[in-house]
Amino acid sequence: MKLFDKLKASVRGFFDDFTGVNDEFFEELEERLILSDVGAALSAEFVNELRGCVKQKGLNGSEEIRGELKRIMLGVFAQSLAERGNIPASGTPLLILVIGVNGVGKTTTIGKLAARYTALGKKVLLIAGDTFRAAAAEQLSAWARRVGAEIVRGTEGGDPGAVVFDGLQAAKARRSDVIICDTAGRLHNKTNLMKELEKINRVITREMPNAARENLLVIDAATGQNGLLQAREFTAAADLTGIALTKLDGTAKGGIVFAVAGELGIPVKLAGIGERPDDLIDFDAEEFTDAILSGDN
Ligand SMILES: Nc1nc2c(ncn2[C@@H]2O[C@H](COP(=O)(O)OP(=O)(O)OP(=O)(O)O)[C@@H](O)[C@H]2O)c(=O)[nH]1
Ligand SMILES: [Mg+2]
Repeated sequence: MKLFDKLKASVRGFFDDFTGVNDEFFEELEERLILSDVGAALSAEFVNELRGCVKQKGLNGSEEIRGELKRIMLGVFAQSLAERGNIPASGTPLLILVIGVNGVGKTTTIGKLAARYTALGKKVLLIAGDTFRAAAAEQLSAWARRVGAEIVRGTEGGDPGAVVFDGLQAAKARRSDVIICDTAGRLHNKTNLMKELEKINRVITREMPNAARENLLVIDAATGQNGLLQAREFTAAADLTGIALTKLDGTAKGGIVFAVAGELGIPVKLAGIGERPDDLIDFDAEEFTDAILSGDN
């Protein structure tokens, strides 16, 4: 099974029914892209550019046109990837702050990342910065036990900033290589949540000014255009350096990746493809775009 086999992008199969280049072809393509969650504006942009290229280069075969579309779609990733690369394998120390709305897969992604770094022989410390939800610290503790990471947790309903502070002192004392900080996806209201995240971000910057930083936004691939709104909001709270796109093994359409990478220039770095510790892969834009456009479905 290929990695993105379960993507339910409706562009799939489209090129198999190719009968020729005409207005209907482009209109249908635009519609399919929108149905794949690419977003109306970006879908129109892609198709307009494709129209121009097809005309200019005199393309008329379905494979040529699909290749051209792939090139155009991949363009949204180019700048962000060149600028910021993949998630670092190490740092001095490496500090990963994980944020995102509730239920998107933050804690699970942290567990998978911890598994990845412990397998590399790194000393990993998890900080349970989600003090809002009752079972949150317990869920993170279970991951810590499972993958052989350490954990610092506070009391339920306590101040997340204080837990993060304690966690960072522990990380310094224990000389942790990788520190991964979990956060709540929901508080009493959104303003509180963003303020809390800003505070956590400030505590980290103050206490560990020399750490290699990764501020990772987790987005559920099935959220559709809402994922773009979330990314905009969280960008204001913390300078995002990357996105982890989760649940790509489900019934996700996944097109939101293009909108987020294209509009906000935030690189997609990781893809969640299941619930097990090794179900986290480095995001490969080319493979992903191929999966969106492939006809074998
Ligand atoms: N199939 C699949 N399920 C996932 C993936 N990532 C997370 N999940 C599941 O999604 C659900 C929510 O995951 P959590 O990690 O608890 O999400 P969260 O963002 O920490 O949620 P809150 O703490 O409530 O904000 C769990 O049942 C996970 O097992 C993935 O890549 N694929
Ligand atoms: Mg969680």
